[in-house]
Amino acid sequence: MADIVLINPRFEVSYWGLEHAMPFLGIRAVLPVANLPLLAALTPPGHGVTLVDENVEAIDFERCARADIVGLTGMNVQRLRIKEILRELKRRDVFTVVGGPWVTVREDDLADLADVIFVGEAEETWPRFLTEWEASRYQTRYEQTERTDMATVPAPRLDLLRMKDYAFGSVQFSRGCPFECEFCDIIVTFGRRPRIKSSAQILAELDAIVAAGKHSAFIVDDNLIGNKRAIKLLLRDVVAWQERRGYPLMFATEASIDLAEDAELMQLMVDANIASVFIGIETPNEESLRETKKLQNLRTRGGTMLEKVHRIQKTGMEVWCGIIVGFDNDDTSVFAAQRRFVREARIVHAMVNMLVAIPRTPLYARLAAEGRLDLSDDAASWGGFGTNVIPRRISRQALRAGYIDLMHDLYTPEAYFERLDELYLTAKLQIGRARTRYLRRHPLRRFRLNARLLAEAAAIFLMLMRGVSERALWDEYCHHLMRAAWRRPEPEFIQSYAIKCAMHYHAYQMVQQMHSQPQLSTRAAA
Ligand code: B12
Ligand code: SF4
Repeated sequence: MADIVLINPRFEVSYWGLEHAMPFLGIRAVLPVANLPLLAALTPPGHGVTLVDENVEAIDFERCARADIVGLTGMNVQRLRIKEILRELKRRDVFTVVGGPWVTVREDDLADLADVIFVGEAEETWPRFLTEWEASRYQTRYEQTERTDMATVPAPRLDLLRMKDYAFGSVQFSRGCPFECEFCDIIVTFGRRPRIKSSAQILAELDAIVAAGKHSAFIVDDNLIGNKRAIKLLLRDVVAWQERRGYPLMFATEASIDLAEDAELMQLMVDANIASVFIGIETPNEESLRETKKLQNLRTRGGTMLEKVHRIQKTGMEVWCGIIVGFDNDDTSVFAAQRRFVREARIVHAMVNMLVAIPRTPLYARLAAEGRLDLSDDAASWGGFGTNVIPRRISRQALRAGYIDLMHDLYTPEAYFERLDELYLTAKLQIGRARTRYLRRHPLRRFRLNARLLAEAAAIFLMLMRGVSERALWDEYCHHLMRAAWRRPEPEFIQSYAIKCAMHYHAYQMVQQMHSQPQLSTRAAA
């Protein structure tokens, strides 16, 4: 029987990481990775499993040295830290295994550092490896021949995580996406046929998230609406669960823009208490959308992309978006176009990336054939705030400068609060409508919830006032929060506005630091 330690290495500062906002929000990380508690649940009985998320606690290497097996997960932006940890463990003669999104697309990057690697999904290979390890006849590389049948996936072992350190719980409904965006490795790894868990599996996971004390959860699907018919059935069960349990969870998720073409689906999502949806907008440049095969964003059924974003907001969900600069069809005019789109769409949280070619994707193959990949292995080349792509119609320097300027312009307090107030004060976006309806029928619950939300808003506000040293920012947060509370004195809105102020602080600090990152400026000039 093995003593197993599974580690999620720490991330560099990122848009999603909210590192600069943590002190105001009273958490250590946004959400736990979904894979480690799942692997723990997949571990046959008898073995002992310890989970370590380096984003919330330091790795105890002495403890690891006593383990029989230490496993690591991680994505492209964690790869340098994965290597550091593996080297440290090797020095201590620890038996190591590694799986997850990065090794799945770049086996050769880690194969020499770990004893065993896992490519792709591991529902079958992880337990098989443990059986073979016990018999001392394990292989050095595992890859499932068949994709996982989601109906067989067990509930993750949340009991092994320090859930109080996270803002969100995480839950996965489905894997796979029917689209074929050229840059996307999700469809390479998980396929284009969405596979979905049963309602019973999902409701049990939701119960466990509530039992762990969470009020919100991130549905970590690649694209929640990949199979619209099936997801509608599932959402109906989630709506019934929310009604039964008194709307204990609010959700965020990721979906494609064709969501706006299906009114019934949008309404079901709102009824299930999905408050925000992250959408890959990528670019308003239609030539670039065509180039990257993001054809769903070009479809005119249901209006333009802008109209679609507005429709989703009108139904009752906030839209977050990913945008990309540096496509072959982008020239320097793309930055202004992106800026305009985000403003007109009233998207408060726009995550900007330079186009990155992830190994095994069609984009990677095309650029490799054209000799347009930078293969150096520094911090910037594989995501984070850099790119491995040598752009076509724009110099690397101009791309990098335009990217930073775009981030800067989107996150000046003026631009950010203009979008936020347009959405919440002028257009009066109301998230959580289903819960509000429910609470009208349950005044005691409403009172308790409102008291919690106001207490949280007050705590965040006080922390901001104490922690923000820049006088101008301090004034902005104070002014906007007071004005918002005056115009919409709803506890839920005030609490979420206070969180938005903290999130602005994070993005603002991150942009300031981008200016001063030497490795990025060097690469830009290369
Ligand atoms: C939800 C999600 C997020 C969430 C949550 C991230 C988090 N911290 O967990 C958010 C929105 C915050 C996010 C952010 C980012 N993400 Co993300 N994210 C996803 C998504 C859609 C699902 C991940 C998930 O939870 N899957 C469910 C679990 C159960 O599946 P899994 O992790 O693949 O694990 C299975 C196997 O891989 C294997 N396995 C995994 N680890 C291990 C370890 C061992 C030892 C073994 C044996 C097996 C094993 O077993 C599991 C069961 O089969 C994936 C796409 C995808 N489907 O992978 C992208 C993905 C992982 N994200 C990606 C990226 C790039 C990012 C960002 C860097 C984006 C950015 N530029 O800022 C940031 C990272 C910043 C941060 N601080 O988190 C890339 C990674 C690319 C790569 N190949 O390395 C992916 C693949 C999507 C993409 N192509 O853009 N992400
Ligand atoms: S819609 Fe998203 S998940 Fe689907 S192929 Fe495109 S980028 Fe990948």
